[in-house]
Amino acid sequence: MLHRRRFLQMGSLGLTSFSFLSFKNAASAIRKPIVISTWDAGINANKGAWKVLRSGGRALDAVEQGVMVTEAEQSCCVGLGANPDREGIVTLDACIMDEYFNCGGVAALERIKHPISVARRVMEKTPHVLLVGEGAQQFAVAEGFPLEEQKLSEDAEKSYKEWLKKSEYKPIINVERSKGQNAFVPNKLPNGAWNHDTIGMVAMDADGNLSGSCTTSGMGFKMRGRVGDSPIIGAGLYVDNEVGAATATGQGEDVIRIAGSHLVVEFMRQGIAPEAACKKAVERIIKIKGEKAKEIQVGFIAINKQGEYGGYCIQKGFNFAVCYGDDHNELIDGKYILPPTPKGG
Ligand code: SD4
Repeated sequence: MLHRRRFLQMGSLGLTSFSFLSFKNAASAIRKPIVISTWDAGINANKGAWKVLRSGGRALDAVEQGVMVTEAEQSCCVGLGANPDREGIVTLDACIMDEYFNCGGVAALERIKHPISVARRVMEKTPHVLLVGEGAQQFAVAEGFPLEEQKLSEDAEKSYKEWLKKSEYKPIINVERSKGQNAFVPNKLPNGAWNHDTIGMVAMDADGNLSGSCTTSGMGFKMRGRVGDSPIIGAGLYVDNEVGAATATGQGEDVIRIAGSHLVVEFMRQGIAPEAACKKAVERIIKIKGEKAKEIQVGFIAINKQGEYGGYCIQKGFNFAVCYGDDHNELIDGKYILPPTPKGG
């Protein structure tokens, strides 16, 4: 388990004390409730989830409400404020999974602010797992979700115009390069947030039940119709209530290739701790990609039924947020396998 504390938000949740009887007194006791999520946007998302968890709510509600915070942040690269595809249209993917293997997802969804909630409706109100494109939008509208205006956010508009200058199709996600190497995508947004497209979240509630969610705008300037790992159960997210839960971020194609989140959960089933399970999944991708692994980023995070957590990624630059108390919402740098690329490389 990682314990490098870079960013502790003591008391930042502004809530009264909540007792963690489950884990406070015995090393072997279960740490719950707990919620973890990808990237620095996870700090705010965890706060949303924690409101549900601390009052004894269900993990499923927590992971939905948690990532809704990020979907609504126009300054973030998740949700309708995010980078568009190469035709200039924002298309969103999301999925959700509960403790009973119920799951739902949407892909290539346009003009809907909260794809995660549509994914939940797919799970709860249809006999299907995944709806895409126009059909997903029709379903959302029929369920009462408002159709938002088709308009790029200021940041996305700027990035898209920059990208159009070369229209170079470079399907690379989240390798945070120094200025100049990846000039059309700013390393950091004006508000200081990293330029990510996704949030994945997994949680265990006070009853010890697990759930997970994942929502994304996908790869910026992707081909029209491209869908990554994030809405695909087993790839971007997986939950097995007997074992644990995992979610992924980064180059979706390579997560799909190894059914990444499912693989992490299967490693945990063998008794492997979350961090080591994430590491093994990352190693699998590196083995497959060979030299090309250094061109991509993939990160996994996971929790198990003991409330242990961990994350791992291919290369430096991935972080995740962990929250298990009113005064404990911490951003942790993910351990990585590949050494940093030499400057200018
Ligand atoms: C995708 N996995 O669409 C997503 C992208 C991502 O931070 O995670 N970006 O492939």
